[in-house]
Amino acid sequence: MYTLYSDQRSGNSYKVRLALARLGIPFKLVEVDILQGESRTPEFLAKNPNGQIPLLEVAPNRYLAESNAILWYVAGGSTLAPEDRIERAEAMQWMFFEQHSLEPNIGAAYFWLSLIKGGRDLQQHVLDDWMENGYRALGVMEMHLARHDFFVNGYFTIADIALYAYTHVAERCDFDLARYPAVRAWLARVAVEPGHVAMDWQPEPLAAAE
Ligand SMILES: N[C@@H](CCC(=O)N[C@@H](CS)C(=O)NCC(=O)O)C(=O)O
Repeated sequence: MYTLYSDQRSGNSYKVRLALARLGIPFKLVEVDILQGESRTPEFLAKNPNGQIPLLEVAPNRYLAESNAILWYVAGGSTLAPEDRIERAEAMQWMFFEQHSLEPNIGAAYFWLSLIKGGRDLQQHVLDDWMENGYRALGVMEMHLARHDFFVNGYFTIADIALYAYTHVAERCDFDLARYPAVRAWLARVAVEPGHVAMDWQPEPLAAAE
């Protein structure tokens, strides 16, 4: 059984919880409090030298980091991870976009504005950049979603999971989605996908014997 090292408040970790829940894959959850430095201890760095969650133990002492790589791994062989050559490349296109254009802006704003006390003052100097670049990313998504129900060829994939994680909390960190009706409609579509779970969902704790 997989062990997922995750912080419940982390959008990157939520991607993996959502994919595993949707796929009906049981897993053990280990909560890592990143605000207490728990991802930077020598024990954790031995598992992931990059000191970040999410981290998935896929086999004894074999660890996989980077949320989107984990999505490809856990969803492999399912319809969530396209195998068709162009669809696979399109999914990657949007997942790279997520890491390069969305997560560093909306993810950063979410972390500092909604999780860190006093974060707004501490990050005042970069806030305008996050907002400008975050809105730019939302604009790109809006253009695509105005013509497509999902990111890859009209059906739900891990590209949607990757982009959903921080887009669905954008309004908790100053972003106004009123000008993005197609993004809002897509958020609503994703939220009613079978097996969808909310960010605060956790798997049932394992019985002591396991
Ligand atoms: N590109 C990585 C980013 C992971 C990441 O930024 N993790 C954050 C939480 S969302 C973290 O572990 N922060 C704690 C730290 O860096 O010490 C991914 O997609 O998994």
